[in-house]
Amino acid sequence: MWMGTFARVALPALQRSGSAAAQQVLRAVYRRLPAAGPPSSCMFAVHHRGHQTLGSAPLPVAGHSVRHVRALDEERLMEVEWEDGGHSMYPFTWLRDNCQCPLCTLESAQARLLLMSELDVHTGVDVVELTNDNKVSIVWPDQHISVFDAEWLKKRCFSPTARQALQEELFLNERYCWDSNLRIPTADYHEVLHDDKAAFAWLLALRRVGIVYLKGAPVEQGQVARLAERIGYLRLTFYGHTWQVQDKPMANNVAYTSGKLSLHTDYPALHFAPGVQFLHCINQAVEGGESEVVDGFHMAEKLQREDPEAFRALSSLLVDFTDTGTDYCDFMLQSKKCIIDVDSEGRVVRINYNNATRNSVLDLPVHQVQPFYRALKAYVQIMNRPENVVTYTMEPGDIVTFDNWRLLHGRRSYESRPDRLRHLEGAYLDWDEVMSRLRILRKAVHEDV
Ligand code: OGA
Ligand code: NM2
Ligand code: ZN
Ligand code: ZN
Repeated sequence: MWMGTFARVALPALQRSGSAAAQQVLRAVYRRLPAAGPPSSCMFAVHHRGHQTLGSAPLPVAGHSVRHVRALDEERLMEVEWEDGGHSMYPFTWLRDNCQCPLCTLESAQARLLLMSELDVHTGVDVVELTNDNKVSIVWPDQHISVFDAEWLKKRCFSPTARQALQEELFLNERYCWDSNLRIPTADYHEVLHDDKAAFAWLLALRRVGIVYLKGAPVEQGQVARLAERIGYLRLTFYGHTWQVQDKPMANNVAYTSGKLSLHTDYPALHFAPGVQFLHCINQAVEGGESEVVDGFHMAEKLQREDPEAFRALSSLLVDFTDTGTDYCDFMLQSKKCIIDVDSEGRVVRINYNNATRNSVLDLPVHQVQPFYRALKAYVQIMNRPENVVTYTMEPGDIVTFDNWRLLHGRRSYESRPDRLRHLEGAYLDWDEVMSRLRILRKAVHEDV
């Protein structure tokens, strides 16, 4: 049971993928699964409460056929009875709105042509019937005809279970949460560039686990940009298309010194912080410079359990962030963010925290200042516990790819030597583009089997 998310969810997809990289991603996580019995921590637990696992939300299986269809005119609903005995209800208005005929849908764009001004939201139906080829045909009062495919309807069933399954298929919100025991999923750089199955395994693990390590990249600049192009395009910020993490004179960011970077997310000074981050090690320091990561969602959940008041403060109080300087061009950023963003159902969806860019301007009533600091300290203390932090040392040719909305990352201070300059090249992407590529790769990989 507890094997939950990763075993039932990502593993089937990864197992289908035969590539060495995919297998490596698999093993990286599998190795941690004990032979039997429950895990000692929630490492394999489903992070998002109430969400359905992908295991019960597979890609649609073909073969749903309709046994019977009828109109419930009073309720303005069409009822479909399926061959397996299940029933689905579809509101007339929704059916009319989503007519798939060439007058109502631009097929080449898969987009709606029908205008809201043309839609009667109280429409009835004249005839509802099942066609010989198992489609549902509707004749509307103005004699317009819509024909719906059984599979298309089944997928869009309005029952809570079906909705949840489809949402999971579309957004892959199920997370696999972890602590210091995590073995970071690892893949080969060239394989993810050239093999769709490896790329799919990479992005799926990036979504589910939040971090994937790529090895074997050429030890020269330009690789994070190549990797971004494998997905779509990178996210330009004031630090440039890609940026060089080095000890620089007159550094415009604390990252560009040899100092310690405590656990942070990048760029909370932007209201829409980059969703994904790539860091490519071109040169490592002789002494120091090790990397640290924690699962910020998992840590937020721990905070909520251990110190609900602190969780409430961090998920409700707006904190000011700021970043001023010159790089790609000059900038003077101001933002207001909750350190823990939750959605309308209270699920943690994003962490926004960089102590270096947290503004001295703090827009809180004076009596809330001390409670805020106490809450922040509690969160930071949890994330810094040794049992929660994963530490690794990047070597030239390594690229770490991670969820910047979820993970906090840090770096130990290092000895800066002019003859051995530590050098990482970084780039940002957004989740929309990554998820888009993930869906396309999933389709390609599934159609390939
Ligand atoms: C950064 C950062 C990590 C490192 O530049 O924001 O987190 O190892 N760098 O230098
Ligand atoms: N760099 C690495 O929030 C931040 O300032 C993160 C961004 C300079 C592009 C650092
Ligand atoms: Zn139509
Ligand atoms: Zn950073």
